[in-house]
Amino acid sequence: MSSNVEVRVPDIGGAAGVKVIEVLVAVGDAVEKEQSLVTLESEKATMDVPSTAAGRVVAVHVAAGAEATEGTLVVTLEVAGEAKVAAAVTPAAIVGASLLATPATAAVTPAAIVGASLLATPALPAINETTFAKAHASPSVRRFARELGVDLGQVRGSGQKGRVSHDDVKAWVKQTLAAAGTRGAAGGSLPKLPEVDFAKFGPVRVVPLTRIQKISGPRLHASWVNLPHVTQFDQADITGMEATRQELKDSAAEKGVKLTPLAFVVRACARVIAKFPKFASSLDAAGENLVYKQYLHIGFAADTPNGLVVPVIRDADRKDVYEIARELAELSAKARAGQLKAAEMQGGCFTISSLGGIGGTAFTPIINAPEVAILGVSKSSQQPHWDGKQFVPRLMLPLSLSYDHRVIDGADGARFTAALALELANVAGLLEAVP
Ligand code: CAO
Repeated sequence: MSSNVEVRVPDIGGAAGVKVIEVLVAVGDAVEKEQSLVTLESEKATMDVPSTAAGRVVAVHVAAGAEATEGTLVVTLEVAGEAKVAAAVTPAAIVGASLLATPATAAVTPAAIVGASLLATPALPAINETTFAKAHASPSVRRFARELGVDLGQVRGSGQKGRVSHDDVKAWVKQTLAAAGTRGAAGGSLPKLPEVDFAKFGPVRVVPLTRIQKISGPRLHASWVNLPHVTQFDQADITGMEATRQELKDSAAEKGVKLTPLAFVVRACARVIAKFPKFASSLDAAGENLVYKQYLHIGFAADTPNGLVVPVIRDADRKDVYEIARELAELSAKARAGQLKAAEMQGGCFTISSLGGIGGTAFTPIINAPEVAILGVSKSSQQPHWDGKQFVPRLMLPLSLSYDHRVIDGADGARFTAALALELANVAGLLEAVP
């Protein structure tokens, strides 16, 4: 037994002048429930009309260029058995496809897919979330691009105002894969790890990854496989800095500020990056230009019960060590409580990952791409230092700087850590008021 179901344009918040810009199905097509049937475009947004049931298309009632309003009949479906029609989709759900999708939206959900796509189609360049968010495309095209791992920002749209269609995405993939094949580069996929049935060897417990882990894992992986990392190790003499911090700690605490070593490290990084601005630059999407930012936002890795997050201190170069310490405390408290807003984790130019409060002598941090460098800080310890006559104890802070070797040369990496060590030893400089 089968019956027919009519799919109509749902409530689109009273939007007028809505045009059908793409019909995504044809008579005879089998469609899933929620599958996009047509794409509409209003003055402000592009939105898909999803199918309210699974079935076969028996009639398409609209064509590209037609006008539609709430209730316009779009498609008739033949469904097997008694028709079970889902409630109409709310406008909120469909209007998530605003032309001006905020980077915040883009930053959260799709990141997990980025890594998967990279693995599936290694010949395609990584997705640039900013340009992807700005691309003029409907939700179904966006979804399609995500599935294929296509960076929408790089696809030239053939539609009105440069709108990208499904066909544009397909053409771009064909062209890019063909070009990669010709170059012979990046043609092979990463070797797969063997799948192991752990339960064959004993009892197991399966725990799903947290949302943060699902987002950060593929990002870290994408950085690891795309950026040629080099890690430069060094040590900074922070004997003076630590003595001063101990002297100032109590008076700072009276003002509600916990003056941690990390605050001094952030300050020192801001000072050294002013001399080495390349360490806060980024390669553009084409990998042909360096983008020097006229601002310095510094991120720091924060360990939270749900996973690793990187809150960002904005304009770190315009803040003194007390302001930095206050923000570090506020942002890490928010991070641990899971209350960081997306905007508070965006816009970083350089990242610091401090394991100093925990331990270790050195590590190799993964660059928070598209940044080009990250500083790892380990636990300081007293080390014997030969002063020409005798060994004297000095408090040494281990530094591990990973950098993108496409942008930074080894000599510059070593110059940076040497300069950073000097900044950390220059207590007066670290405490200088900021203009
Ligand atoms: N050497 C020795 N001691 C250090 C130190 C260092 N480099 N850095 C901090 N400490 C000490 C502090 O002085 C403090 O001791 P007191 O309370 O006696 O003063 C103690 O360690 C704890 O410091 P803290 O946690 O209050 O502050 P922090 O600035 O060290 O760290 C934060 C803040 C958010 C960075 C930290 O909580 C955190 O999450 N660290 C982990 C980051 C991480 O996971 N990185 C890995 C990313 S890559 O996978």
